[in-house]
Amino acid sequence: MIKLKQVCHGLIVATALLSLQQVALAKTVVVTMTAMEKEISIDNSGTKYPGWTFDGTMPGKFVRVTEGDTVDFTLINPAENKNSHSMDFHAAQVDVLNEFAPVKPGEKKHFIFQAKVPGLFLYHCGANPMVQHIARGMFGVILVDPKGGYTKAYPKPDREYVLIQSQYFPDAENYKAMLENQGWAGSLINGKILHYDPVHDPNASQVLEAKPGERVRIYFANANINMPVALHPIAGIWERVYINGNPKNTLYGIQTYNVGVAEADTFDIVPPAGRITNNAIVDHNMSAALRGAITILMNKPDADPKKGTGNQIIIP
Ligand SMILES: [Cu+2]
Repeated sequence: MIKLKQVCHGLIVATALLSLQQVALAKTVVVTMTAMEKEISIDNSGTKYPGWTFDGTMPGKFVRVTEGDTVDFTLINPAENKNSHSMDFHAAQVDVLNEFAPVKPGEKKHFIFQAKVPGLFLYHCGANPMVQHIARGMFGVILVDPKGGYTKAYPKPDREYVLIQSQYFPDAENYKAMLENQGWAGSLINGKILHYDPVHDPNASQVLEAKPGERVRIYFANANINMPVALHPIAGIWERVYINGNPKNTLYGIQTYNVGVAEADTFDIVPPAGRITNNAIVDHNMSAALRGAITILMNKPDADPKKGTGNQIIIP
C-alpha cells in the first residue's frame, strides 16, 4: 500500500515537473514590423509596382514560433506614409477592434498574443480598404510549430519552403476593380510572376531544389483577393496534406487540394529516390497558372544543401 502511494506520488511529481518544463520552454518571441509604402518589383524582369508592404517586401517576413509561445508584436507606421495600416494575425485570438485596429501614420501599435493553435496561418493588413492593402503586398505567414515536435504522424522534413500566392492588379489605385476581381493580370508566387519557373520565364534564376527521395515540406498560403487555389504538383502526388498546417488534420495521397482564400496548408511531397525528376507545383486553375502560378521543384543528387533550410525557406 505504501509502495503504491509512493509510486503515485512519484508520478504526480513527475507530471508536475513535466508541465513546469513545458511552461519554461514556452518563450516570448518579439516581432516588429514597419509598414512601408514603397516601390517593389512584381516579376523577374524588374517591373515596378507601387507596393504597400511590411518591412519593404511582398510577402512580409516568415514568422516562426512554437505552440504555446507568446508573440510580442509591434507595428510601426512611419509619419512619411500616407495611409493607416494594421496587423491581423490569423494565429491570434484577440479583439478585432483593439489589437487589430488601424494605426495612423506617425503612430505605432503594440500587442501580445499566445499562439495556442499549431499550424500555418496568414497574416495581413486589415486597414480600409482591406482589398487594396492585401493586393498591394501587405501579407505573410506565421508558422506555429506543434509543441510535440516531430512525430511519426508529422515526420521531420529534409527541406522546407514557403510559397504564398497572390493576385496582381496593375491598377494599384482601383480598389473597386479588385473587389470585382476585374483586371488582374498576374498570379504572384512570393511576390513575383513565375518567380521560380525558368521553363516559362527566361529571367527566372531560382527554383526549389531537393535530393531524390527527400521529404519536401511546402508551407502554402492563399493570399488571393477572390480566388481559391487548386494546388497540384505536376508529375507528383502530395504524400500528405496537413489542413491548416495542423498534424491533427492529415490527408494522404492527394493529387490536388483546394486552398480557399486566406487558407494556409502544409504539403509534403517525396519525389522518387534513385532518379532525377522535376515537379511543377501549379495552381491548376489555368487562369492562374498561365498568369504566373507555376513553381519548379528540381529533384537531383547535387541539390544545393542550403536551399529549403535556414534563410532559404523563402527563396528571395
Ligand atoms: Cu496596410
